[in-house]
Amino acid sequence: MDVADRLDAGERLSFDDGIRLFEAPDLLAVGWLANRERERRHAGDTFFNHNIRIEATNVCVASCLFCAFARLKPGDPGAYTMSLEQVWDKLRQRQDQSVTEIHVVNGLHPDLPFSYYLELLQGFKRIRPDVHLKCFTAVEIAFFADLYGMSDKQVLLELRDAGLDSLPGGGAEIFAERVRRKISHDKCGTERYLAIHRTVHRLGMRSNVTMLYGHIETPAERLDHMLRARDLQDDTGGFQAFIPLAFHPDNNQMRKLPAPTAADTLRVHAVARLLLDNIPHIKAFWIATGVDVAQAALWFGADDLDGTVHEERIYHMAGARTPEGMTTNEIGRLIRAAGRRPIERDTLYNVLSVPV
Ligand code: V47
Repeated sequence: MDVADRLDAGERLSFDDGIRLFEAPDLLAVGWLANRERERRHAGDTFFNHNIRIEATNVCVASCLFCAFARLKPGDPGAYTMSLEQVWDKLRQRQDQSVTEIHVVNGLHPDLPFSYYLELLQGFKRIRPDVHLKCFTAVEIAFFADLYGMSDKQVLLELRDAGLDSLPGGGAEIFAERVRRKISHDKCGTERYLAIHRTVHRLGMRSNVTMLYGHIETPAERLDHMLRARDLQDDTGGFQAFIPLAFHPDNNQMRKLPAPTAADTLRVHAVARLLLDNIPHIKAFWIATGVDVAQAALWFGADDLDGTVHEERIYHMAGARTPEGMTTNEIGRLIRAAGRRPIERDTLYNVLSVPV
């Protein structure tokens, strides 16, 4: 039975089906199937939110080969760590805007006290009690637990008490051991990443899961990654979105590799939509894919574009030529220009507005 027949029969796709989808010469046929799934779930609706990205420090003890953002030690050229006041100012500067989410991703800083992170969250909620705090990857949670001598769950509980609402999906990279050992050998491993998301879900919070693709991973390793996310989701149902992240090769130790092609990006989004039958949203992170390809991805399985972002650093230090942020009007316009219907959502996918 071929993949299309299995989908017609309502069957769940297997690893082998995924390989067929990656190998199929007819990209448009793969996209057509993914688009059909997307439209079954969301019709033409395309979600985005009004968020800001804050990276409070780029000091990081890990040395991931793909990263252009991190600096090993405080005082190294280009290293920075914001004071809490500087971080809070990023939100205060947008007091007149309807920002609904703050997405924080930091380096793994060896010297900051845990109170820095707790106060960071408390301060955001003081300034804006209704803002959703999507902060710290599972890799950061694991790092805090080891550094401050706590369990992963204790860290999460204390952060939640301080205002944490959900976890972003960063730090997943590629789950397969062969790749992880090469590209990010000195940070939290796959089992712990997944265990932390499991705990997050058990505590009643939501999270996302990402996949960094287009470097040294094989199609089989991409599928292994997707299926591990699918297995966890079968148990918990706590992932909201799967986010393929296109590798950017500038200013990092993998700079000899080419960036993934647009065709590959479209296929990855399509295969994710078809394999991940239990994850509601496939996000095309426009900062990573580029705006044009993100628009096309909306016909290849993706139904979400992340958000306005503002001041993104991780991709721009790795060579992204996308804008560093957009207004909600601009995102609405580009979704409409792609032939889809923009829907402004909050982090938990409650509909806030349908721009006219
Ligand atoms: O984990 C770092 C990736 C991630 C590069 O949860 C790179 O809603 C490509 O996870 N080329 C952080 N990718 C960003 C992230 C994210 C983004 C948007 C939405 C959400 C969400 C999460 O960025 C890292 C890593 O996988 N990354 N450097 C690079 N050179």
